[in-house]
Order: sequence, then structure tokens, then C-alpha cells
Amino acid sequence: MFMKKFLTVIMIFSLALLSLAGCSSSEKKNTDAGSASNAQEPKEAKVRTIRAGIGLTETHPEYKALLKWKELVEEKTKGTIKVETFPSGQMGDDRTMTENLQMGTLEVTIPSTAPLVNFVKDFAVYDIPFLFANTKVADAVLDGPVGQELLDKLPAANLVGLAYWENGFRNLTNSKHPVANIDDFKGLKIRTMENKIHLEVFRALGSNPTPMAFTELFTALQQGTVDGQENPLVTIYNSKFYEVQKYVSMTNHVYSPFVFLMSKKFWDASTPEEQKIFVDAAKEARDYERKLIRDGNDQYRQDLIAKGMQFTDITPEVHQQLVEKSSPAVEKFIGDGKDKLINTDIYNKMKAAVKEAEAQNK
Ligand code: TK8
Repeated sequence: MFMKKFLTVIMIFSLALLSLAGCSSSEKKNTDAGSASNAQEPKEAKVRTIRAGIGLTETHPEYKALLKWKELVEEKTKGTIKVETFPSGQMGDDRTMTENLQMGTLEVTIPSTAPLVNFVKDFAVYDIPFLFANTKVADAVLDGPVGQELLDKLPAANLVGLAYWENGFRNLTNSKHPVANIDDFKGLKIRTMENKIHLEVFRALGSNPTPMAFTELFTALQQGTVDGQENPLVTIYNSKFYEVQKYVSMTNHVYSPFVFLMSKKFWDASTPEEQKIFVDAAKEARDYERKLIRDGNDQYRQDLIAKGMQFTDITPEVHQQLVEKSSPAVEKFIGDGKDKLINTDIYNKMKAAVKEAEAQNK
């Protein structure tokens, strides 16, 4: 009887030992499994946010193209980068937003090159009146080696240029009278972008120019602080200048590019793969934006007439007078002195690139 009881105790004890060992190994397995599954679970990928501000309205092709850029970047980075967009100058004017990119408090803005001259003066070469005869020449030069050489000067100012977008050929509007020839510029108070060459050219044409941020322009026109301004038809329409301006003169006096800018701080914190996504998306959105504007230009003219604006086309003779009158105003800014804006190297390269593009696009 004793033996039977002894064997029972031994059996129970062994079974207890076995179950303890089995439990710990399954625990271990679980732990292993657990740690294995932990290793497989992707770490919560950190989502970074790009805040992108522009001055123009959400109806403008520049904003529609920014939304396309957002869509491409969010899709190709598989949601690890989110893009928040702020149109209509919510984040300030071009200069303020560009300063914020330098400080890293904003990640993207797309200003005109004219105010950008205050940060990298070589961009002043694009302010030469009548530099590009048409958009084919503009695209060839901007998307070619000289355009890239200028973009390569931006990182020294804590900025990265991804692509050129289109603002467009600028035309004069005013509230006083039609402008059909040089004499008609006399005494008109014209707002220009914050750029010395634009100011000097409109002085040489006989008007009384005032530099002003785009964000202040509509109110200044409404209050009569200035009589007129100059911008492409797409902007005149989408910024509703027809509500405060009567006359449009198709001067086409300068082709204005936008530059898609990214904060160098954000760029440097991005991987080479992300940087390629940013650039490729900026180029794809560029082509979309240019097409939207160019396909719409005739319609913008019709729509502005329907809104009550009166158009004046500039004859070839008057165009030549504008060229001759504005050229000396630019010459004073060309040279290699500290007070100059356009150095002779960039000037000569630009003129050669324009000549080649004109020959290619005869
Ligand atoms: C919008 C400006 C505008 C420009 C101007 O941010 O200031 O007149 O043509 O498009 O960049």
C-alpha cells in the first residue's frame, strides 16, 4: 500500500514538473513569438508634414498644380509625408514665405522670380523686358542648363529650387484710361513687384511706379492708392482685378516664372528617394500647370471682357518703342560690380541660351 501511494506522489510531482517546464517553454515560445512579431511589426512610421503656402487664390492653376504635387508626394511616399496647402497669402507674401523657408518655419512656397532677387540676385536676369519671345523659348531656357545653373545658386541661401512653373507674360491694367502707346504711361501710378529692375523700367516708360507685396495689391487698387498693376491674364482674372480695374493693355512686357522652392532644412532631412519624389512631382505638376494656363488664356480674355474690361492690343511699332525705351533702364543693372544685379557671365549665358532656343523654335 505504501509503495502505491509513493508512486502516486512521484507521478503527480513529475507531472507538475513537466507542466511547469511546458508552460515556461510555451511562454518562451510566446515571448519569442511575441518578440518575433514585435520585430515584424513595423515601427509606427513617423509622418512628416510639409506646409506649402502660395500668394494666389485656390482657383488659380498654380494652386491646382500644388494640389497635384501634394497628391503625387503623398502617394509616392506611402503616406509618410503629408502636405498641407495654404493659398491666398494665408502664410504671408512671397518675400515673407521665402524668409520662412530659410528659417525652416515653412517647407514650400512658389514665388515669382522677381521678389526672389532679394535673396539670390542672379534671378534678376529674368526681369529683362521682352527676354523671351514666347513660351517655347521660355520653357527651353528655364528647363535647360542656364535655368538649372540659377536654381543651383539657391542652396547657398538655404533654399532648394525644384522646378520653374509659369506665372506668365505680364500685361498692364489700370483704372484711368486705355494705354495704346508710350505717352499713355505718363503719370500713371503703377504697382510693381518688389524688384529694382521692374521699378526702373516703369519709371523709364514715364509712369510713377510703387513696389508692393501682392497681398496688398487688391486693396491698393480698390482705394486708388495705385492706378494700375501688371500681371498675366490668368492672375488678373483669378484675383478679380476686373472688379477694380477697367483697362487692359496687352504689353506682354516680361515673362514671369515661378520657382517651386523647398526649405533646405527640410530637403536635407529627407532621403535621396524622397528628394527624387519631390523633384519628379514638381516637374509633373509644372507641365500640368503650364498647360492649364496656356489652354485658358483665350478664355480668360473673353471672360475679362464679359466682366467689363476694355482690351487694347499693342502694335508692332509701339512694341518696338517699349523695347527701346526699357532697354537702357536694364543696362544700368548689368555688370560685375557689387551694385549690379546681373553679372556679365549670367547675362551672356542667358542671351546665348535665348538665341539657341529661338533658332530651335523658329
Ligand atoms: C503671387 C505673386 C504674383 C506676382 C506679383 O504670390 O506679385 O504680381 O505676379 O503672382 O507671385
